[in-house]
Amino acid sequence: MSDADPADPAQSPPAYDALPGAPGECPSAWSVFGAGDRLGLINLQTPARIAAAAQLVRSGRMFSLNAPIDAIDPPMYERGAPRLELVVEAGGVAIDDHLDNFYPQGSSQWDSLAHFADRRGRFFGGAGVDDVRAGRAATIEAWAQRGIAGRGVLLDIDALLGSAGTGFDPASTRPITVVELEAARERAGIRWQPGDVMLLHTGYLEWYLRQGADVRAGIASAQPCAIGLAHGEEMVRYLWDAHVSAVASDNPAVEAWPPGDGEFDCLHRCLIGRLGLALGELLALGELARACRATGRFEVFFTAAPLNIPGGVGSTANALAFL
Ligand code: UVW
Repeated sequence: MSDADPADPAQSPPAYDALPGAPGECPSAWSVFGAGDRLGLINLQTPARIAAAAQLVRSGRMFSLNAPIDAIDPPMYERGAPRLELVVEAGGVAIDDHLDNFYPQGSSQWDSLAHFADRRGRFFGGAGVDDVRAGRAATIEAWAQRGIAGRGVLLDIDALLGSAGTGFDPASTRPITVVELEAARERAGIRWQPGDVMLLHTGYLEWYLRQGADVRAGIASAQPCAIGLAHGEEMVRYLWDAHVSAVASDNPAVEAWPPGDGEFDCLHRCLIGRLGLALGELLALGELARACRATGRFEVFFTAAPLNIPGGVGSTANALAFL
């Protein structure tokens, strides 16, 4: 990437401190990639970077990072459970699906840039709810039409915290600090490159899937408490200056949940609403993490194909990693 064009923000993204914004407010990336941009930091996934990421494939082992669409049972965040009906046609010659009550964000999923507004109630690019409803916002089809691909870097937070010997509870609002991200990055043996997809393995999803019905029901009945990225401007700055294009985690909200209300205390507001960062949640990263540990390689070729739902605000993850 030595021939990066300094005038092209996708090649040479600005530093966090160069972004516009009033003091004390999360800076805005609404204009970084031009007026009307609907991709946000997915713009950093340039053809050259995707081609380089594809070269990381060694064994050809492929990992589906997608939990079943009904894995979160009962659903979190007041979502509903999908109901599948098989529609038998032509006297039994063919069968179609009829999926009812389907919440594409109910299991492994992407939040589009129209999912969460900033603290002033504006969605990425300045859109209001009416703009989202009218198809004038950064809804999921923008990423669906383009695709998501690049170098995935697995940060094995589960192993890092486990090796500390102090233990941690994935179902507590346990903040993962910038220092811990850096420690996991060093263990992965990588430096951030623009366009990278950070794969955050906390162990939450596998913990959740081991729980009985009573624990799951308790999680669904309230705001889930979960390990995730620490709140605060230090984290926001770190993610921007790493120039990652996406953060995809195995926990419910990427950030520690529940969030607070201050300007930097809800990362969804800053990262989605202001900075245009793609967030993937509840991805099934356990098997990939074990393979990374076994091989000592934490870089993968990562792809995802969000559903092409015109005007939709999220999608099933449809994510793959190749080692
Ligand atoms: C919420 O919107 C609360 O969660 P998520 O981004 O995980 O879908």
